[in-house]
Amino acid sequence: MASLSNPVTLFDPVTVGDLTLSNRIALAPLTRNRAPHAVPTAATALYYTQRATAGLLITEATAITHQGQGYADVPGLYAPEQLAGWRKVTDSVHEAGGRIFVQLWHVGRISHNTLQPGGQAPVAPSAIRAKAKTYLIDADGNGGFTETSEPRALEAAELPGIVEDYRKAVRAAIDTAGFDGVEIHAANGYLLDQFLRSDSNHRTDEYGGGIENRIRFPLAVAKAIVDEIGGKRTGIRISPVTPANDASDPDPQPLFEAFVRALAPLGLAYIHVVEGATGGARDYRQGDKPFDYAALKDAYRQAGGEGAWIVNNGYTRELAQAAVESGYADLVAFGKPFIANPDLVRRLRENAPLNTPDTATFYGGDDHGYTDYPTLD
Ligand code: 8OZ
Repeated sequence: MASLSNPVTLFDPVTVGDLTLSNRIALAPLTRNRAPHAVPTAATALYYTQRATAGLLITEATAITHQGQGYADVPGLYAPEQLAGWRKVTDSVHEAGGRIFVQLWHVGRISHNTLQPGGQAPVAPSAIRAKAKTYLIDADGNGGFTETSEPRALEAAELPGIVEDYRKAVRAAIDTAGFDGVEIHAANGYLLDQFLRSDSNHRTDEYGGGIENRIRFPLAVAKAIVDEIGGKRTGIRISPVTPANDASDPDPQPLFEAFVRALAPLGLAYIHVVEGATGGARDYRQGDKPFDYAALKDAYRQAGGEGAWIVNNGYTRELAQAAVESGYADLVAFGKPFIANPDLVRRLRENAPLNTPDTATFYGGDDHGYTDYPTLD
């Protein structure tokens, strides 16, 4: 037990759902665009296994359906060869003593016709094009960023089908791909976040308008997943103020407090919060007030939510240790530092220097910048 003389550290075990994790450091979900034809490879397995000393690995965002795809060479969770590829990843991670959740992705409007089934328009709560780019790879294998396509608005009658897509994906994620759990991607301006925020959701039916309506579809997805595999194997990621992918809402505080209050009864394993602009400024704000993350957590706890509280974005060793020691956070997820330091847990424990991530090899490419960062030994 923690006491004043023995404060909780990043290196102490923590319970998440039914799992006892060996430390409080998580690998944040990181898109790497190295899954040709949406299938994870042997390199994917090596990459995650190299990082298996994290208490929890959260995979890169993984499309639940072809319609949920928005980028070249990102993995999926809907075709047999994708599930088989992931099975090799999870077997290898488990053999190394790690625990791994898959991040469930539907990009909504952050896509391009050429990536969609039949070359159709991407789908969204409303037919509003995002001022955002996606990543495509041309026939010669050259990658580049391109404007997202104009989406079409989903009919209300189509939404149960998307809920079923999530259900099917999580069943397969657990039974076939061998994941320990799933993380619902409700962050960074993708489909579920598009429903949450007023600037991307102009619907006039029960899925748009006031906060209760805008949280309805993301909540329906979460409920279906919990019904399918249980709350203890389900986490969710939110990013209340991020401007990523043109995500925008003038009043995020009551919106996200209402959302976590509504999630509280589901018994989720964790809530994962991106604080600030994803990959950028921690003090980024939308609306006229700074976002109060402690109030967000209080809202969840007051509503009976008992899941672990995972924080992310720009955490240094000192910030992370302080967040855990104060009791504010149960785990801290690291992104860029984990790209460049497969043995990040050891380096943080020993306060060893960190390798610098090479931004040129973040998205796409070969094993360079993926599986070839050096460890301390
Ligand atoms: C960077 C590049 C492409 C996708 C996210 C899944 O922001 C992503 C992503 C990040 O959540």
